[in-house]
Amino acid sequence: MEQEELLNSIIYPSDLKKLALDELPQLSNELRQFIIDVVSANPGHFGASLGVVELTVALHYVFNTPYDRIVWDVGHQAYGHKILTGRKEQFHTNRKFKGISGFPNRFESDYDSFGVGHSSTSISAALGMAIAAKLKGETNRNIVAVIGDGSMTAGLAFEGLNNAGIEHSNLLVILNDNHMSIDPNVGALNEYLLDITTSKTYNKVKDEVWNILGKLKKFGPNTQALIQKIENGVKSIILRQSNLFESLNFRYFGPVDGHDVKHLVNVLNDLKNIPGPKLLHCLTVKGKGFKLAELEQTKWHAPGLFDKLTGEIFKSKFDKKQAPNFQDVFGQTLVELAELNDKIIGITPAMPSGCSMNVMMEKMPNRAFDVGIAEQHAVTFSAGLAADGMMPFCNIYSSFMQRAYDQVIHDVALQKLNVVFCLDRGGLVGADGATHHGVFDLAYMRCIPNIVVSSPKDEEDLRNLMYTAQLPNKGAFVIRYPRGAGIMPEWKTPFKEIQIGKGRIIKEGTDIAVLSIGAIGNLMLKLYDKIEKEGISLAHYDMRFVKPIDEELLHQICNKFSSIITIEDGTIVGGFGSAVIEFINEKNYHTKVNRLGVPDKFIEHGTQHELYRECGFDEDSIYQTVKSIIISDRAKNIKSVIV
Ligand SMILES: Cc1ncc(C[n+]2csc(CCOP(=O)(O)OP(=O)(O)O)c2C)c(N)n1
Repeated sequence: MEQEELLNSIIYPSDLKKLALDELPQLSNELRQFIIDVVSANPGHFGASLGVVELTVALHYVFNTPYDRIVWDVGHQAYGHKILTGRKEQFHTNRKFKGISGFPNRFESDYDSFGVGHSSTSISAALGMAIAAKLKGETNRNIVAVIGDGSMTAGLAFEGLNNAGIEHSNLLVILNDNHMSIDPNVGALNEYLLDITTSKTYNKVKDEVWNILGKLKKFGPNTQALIQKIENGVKSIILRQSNLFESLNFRYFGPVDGHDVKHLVNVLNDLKNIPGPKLLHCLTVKGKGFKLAELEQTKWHAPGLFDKLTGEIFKSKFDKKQAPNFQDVFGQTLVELAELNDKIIGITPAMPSGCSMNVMMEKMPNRAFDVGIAEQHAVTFSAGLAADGMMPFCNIYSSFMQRAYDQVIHDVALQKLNVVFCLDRGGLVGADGATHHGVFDLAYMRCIPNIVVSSPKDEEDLRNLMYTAQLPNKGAFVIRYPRGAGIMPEWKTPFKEIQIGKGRIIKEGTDIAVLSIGAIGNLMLKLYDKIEKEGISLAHYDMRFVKPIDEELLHQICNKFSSIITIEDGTIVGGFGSAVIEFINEKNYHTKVNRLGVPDKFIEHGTQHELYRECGFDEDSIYQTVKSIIISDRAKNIKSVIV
């Protein structure tokens, strides 16, 4: 059979339904190969989509999408779904600027029933859809949530299960259990899932259930009664007492082999006829079908460009840079500090290798915790540690911190607890797009009382802010830094305390001042000469703190300059530039402020540089802004002299 012969016949799921059941294994192989071919040349998430190829084929074969709803959790595993739902030809543009999104997106396709990127939303969203269907009388609409075992660790997933268990709506939750999050999955739930997968008694009962279910079709209208029988018989003996999902009123089915596509089709067809909330426990292997990805699942979660034949992963631009990534500096520095201060504890909600908490987890396993995909818990857990005298460093990606906002306010700031929040991936992150940009943090943090909000310009600054934050009684302390590398190849500088609320001048000048916050300010370094060559004397200040903002420095700046530019890689609404404007207004200065930053809209995916340009703060845009302000200021001055 020719390569992709079956896949090429499919544009939409209606084409897939024309295939015979026996052809589905071949189609699955072709789909898998297609994902490997494209993702090796245009990087994205990898292992997760390979793991659900058969499940994806079976779901679209059995269900009537988009009328029936498939709600993918996180959505990083939905590449097969995109390819089978009209986007095969665009798939090579995945995650590229103006290309298709790396996650399901309601604006992209009717088949993407719910927009995702952050985890653990699928059960709640699917329940909402199931209730909507019920209220509208659409009794034949099937709603399916597909959630990974990692995503199932979040509180939100359990809130959904808890609610669904009493709603009697037709909801099917498919638990895609590969025992992996990005890193190996953690927690008691993970152990429980392993237990029920391997328990002999459990599997015997399961087989009996399936034997009976296999006969369901024959019974037709008596299906309900038969199910009742199963429930009263088998289930009450063992399932209900020992199965977590059954005790939440879900009918539990499985575990099934998630790579046996024909069996999956049969199972899903059976489950379609069973009313009420159901959970199908599906066992899969992350990276299935690409040996190296199966062996090193964390590395192949999102490997970047690679050679699909040899498996060699090519180095990204970031790796080739001289300076280290901020997250590596964080990881190494935390261990250094923890060696000096035995109260320091590290906390990450499921991102140990992403944020480099794994360095401390390896060196000091008793003092560093991966708490699962549980940002809210991570923050309140940190608050508890701080309440009893420990010094937690809670590292959360900026956009995921949005989940834990109340915990920051209610559990930490209000109680003046000493918790350091290291916000990784602040700013525009690039190809992950709108769901992942860390652009709201400065704005949403700076309105909270009792909190320090800082952002290091470079590696040395990050180290010194971390050092400063763990000194006694500094309260809640945010240190926000971007994805990728800084500018200092020699970054292991000795620790120095930084005065809280103090910025610094980086370059003197007289015509115009640029005030920046964080590493985005490094864009200016390449512009100094170019701007000076235009005869413009430019000053540059790194403000370092958004809260408390350096008022003394701002007084000096406002007394000296009639125009200033603020630069931030966060939302200009309520962010750093807004803080400067508030100061100017309160102190009655007349300095004109031109704010560069992320405008009041969601920014899609692309390279960081493309997105900076779109937002108007790439190097060229900054240069043009400086020039045009100076030209118009000078024109005004000439006019006023003439008048
Ligand atoms: C709220 C939130 N926190 C963290 C992440 C980062 N993240 C993306 S995928 C993933 C692992 C998900 O594991 P699982 O649901 O088991 O899916 P798998 O990748 O194993 O298929 C994590 C932690 C996220 N997307 N959303």
